[in-house]
Formats: sequence, C-alpha cells, structure tokens
Amino acid sequence: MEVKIKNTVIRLVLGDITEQDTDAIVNAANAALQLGGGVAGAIRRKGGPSIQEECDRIGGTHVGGAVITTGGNLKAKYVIHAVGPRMGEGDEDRKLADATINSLKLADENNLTSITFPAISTGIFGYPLERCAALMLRSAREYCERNTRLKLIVFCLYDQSAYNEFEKVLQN
Ligand code: AR6
Repeated sequence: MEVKIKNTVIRLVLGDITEQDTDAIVNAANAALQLGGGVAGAIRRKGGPSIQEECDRIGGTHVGGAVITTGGNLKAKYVIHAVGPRMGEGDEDRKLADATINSLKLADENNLTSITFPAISTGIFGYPLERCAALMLRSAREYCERNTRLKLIVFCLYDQSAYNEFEKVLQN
C-alpha cells in the first residue's frame, strides 16, 4: 500500500531490502559501523567488501546518526547507515526518530529522490515492532510535510506480520 504526502509517496513493500532499487537503501547499523547480522549482514554479503571498507574510513557515528557510503554491488547506488537504539539503553524513541530523520536529510543533501528503510532496531536491537512502525512512519510523514526533493520513501518489511503492523499505522 502507499499514501502520498505533498510531493512524496510513502510505500510499504514486503521483501528483502537488498533487492530494492531505490537510490539508497538504509542499513540498520551500529555506532561502530561494523556490519554484523540481519540487514547489515545481507548488505555485506550482497554488496561486497567495499561497503565495510568505506564504513571503516568513516569510523563511526552516534546513536541516532546516519552516514552514507556507496552501494557496492547492490542495485541501490548508496547505503545510508542509520544507527538505531538498543532496547533498554534509554531515550530509545527519540534516537529512532533521529535515525529516521537524519537518514532522510542525508538523502536530500545528496540529491537522492528515493530511499528504502528497514524496520530499524526491531531485530537484534530488540525494539518493539509496533512502536517502530508508529515512530518511523510519523517521522517520515512529518518530514514529507517540509521541503524535500524525495519523491519516494519505501518501508521494506521482512515478514507479513511486520508488514501488517506498518499497514495498520499508515492507514490511520
Ligand atoms: N530485508 C529487510 N528486512 C530485514 C532483512 C532484509 N534482508 N533482514 C532482517 N530484516 P536488524 P537492528 C528485518 O537485526 O535490530 C546488526 O548486527 C528484521 O526482521 O537487521 O537495528 C548490525 O550490525 C528486523 O525487523 O537490525 C547492528 O549491530 C529489522 O530488519 C544490529 O544488527 C531490523 O533487524 C542492528 O540491529
């Protein structure tokens, strides 16, 4: 499903984020920018070693921050590495909103017009999916109300139950 907010479409898809052909895909990263499991592992395997090498040159960023690298062998030209919170570390909602907004800003600053997000922090980092859906979709909607050149923001959900949670929120 999709909705249009001003000039930007927000779309939900079910599938593997590494198959998405938007200008950028977002990695659910850690602050050290070391590509581990989950989304990061899939990006490392399909994108090749250049992405980790670029991350190593950048060195790291704060929780809630985002950095950009090229996409190596991926269909997407760029990977935006967004650092979500680990559940239990405190101030998780603000950090997840920051990670979402900072990714969108970085896409705009690099003149990108399309971006795909995973459900950041809801795997290894343990953040509840329902809360993630509400927070990431609200952040994206609010961002679309402002000035953005982004035409398409995709949320790529890995299984049907995650898709259903995002759909429930986007319908309201
Ligand atoms: N495509 C789309 N979604 C996926 C994919 C995929 N290929 N694989 C997993 N998901 P996670 P986090 C979903 O664990 O919780 C790594 O070690 C998954 O079902 O990737 O932010 C990093 O290096 C879940 O809903 O990210 C960090 O250290 C969501 O994507 C740490 O994990 C996020 O799961 C980040 O943990």
